[in-house]
Amino acid sequence: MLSQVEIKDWLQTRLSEKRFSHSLGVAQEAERLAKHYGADPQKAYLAGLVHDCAKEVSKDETMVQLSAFDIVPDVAAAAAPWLLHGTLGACVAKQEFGIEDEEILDAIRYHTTGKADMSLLARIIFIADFIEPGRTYPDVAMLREMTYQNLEEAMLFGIDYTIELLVKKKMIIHPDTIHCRNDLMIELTAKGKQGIMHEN
Ligand code: DGI
Ligand code: FE
Ligand code: FE
Repeated sequence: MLSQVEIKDWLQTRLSEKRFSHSLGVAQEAERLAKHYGADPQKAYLAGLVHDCAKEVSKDETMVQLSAFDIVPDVAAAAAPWLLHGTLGACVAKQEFGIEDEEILDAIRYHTTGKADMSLLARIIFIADFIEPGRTYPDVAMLREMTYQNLEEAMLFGIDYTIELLVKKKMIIHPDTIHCRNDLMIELTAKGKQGIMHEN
C-alpha cells in the first residue's frame, strides 16, 4: 500500500488545488467524526482523503476506465456520469493505492449517492463531504452541529437538500439515494426520533 505522503502526492498532481484541499478537509472532518462516534479514525482519514480521487477524470475517460475494471454502469448512473466518480474512485484506491479494506472501498464507492445499510464509516464519509471545514453554504454551521448530535438526522437533512435540488433542476435521482433516504427514515422512526411515518 502507498504511504499517506505518496497518496497525497498522487492526489496533488491530479486534482485542482481546490479539490485537493477539499480532500484534506474531508479527511480531517472524517477523522474527527470517527473519534466522536467510535469508528476507526485512521480508516476514516484515509477514506476521506481518497474519496474524490477520480472526480476530475473526464466523462469519456471514466467510462473507458470503468470498462477496463469490467464495471457496467446502471442506467441512472450512465445518465448522470458524475455519479460514477465514487465507483471509479474505489477502483483507483485499490489498484493505484493498494487499499484492500472493503469498508474503506465501500465508503468511497457510495459517498455521493449513499445506499441502504451503510456502515458507520460510509456514513461518516458521506456527511463529512457536506460539512468539511472548507464548505461555506448558509446552513453549514447548523448541519455541523446536527452531525455531531445525530449522524442519521444530519444525513437525512443532506439527502433531502440534494433531492430537492435535483428535482428543481429536473435531474435524475439515483435509486441508491432513495434507498439511503428510506433506510435513514425507517431507522430514525424506530428510534422515535421523528414522526415521519404518516398515513395519508
Ligand atoms: O464530489 P463532491 O463535489 O465533493 O460531492 P459529491 O460526491 O457528493 O457530489 C455531489 C454532486 O452529486 C452534487 O452536484 C449532487 C450530485 N448528486 C448526488 N446524488 C445524486 C446526484 N446527482 C444525481 N443526478 N442524482 C443523484 O442521486
Ligand atoms: Fe465526490
Ligand atoms: Fe467530495
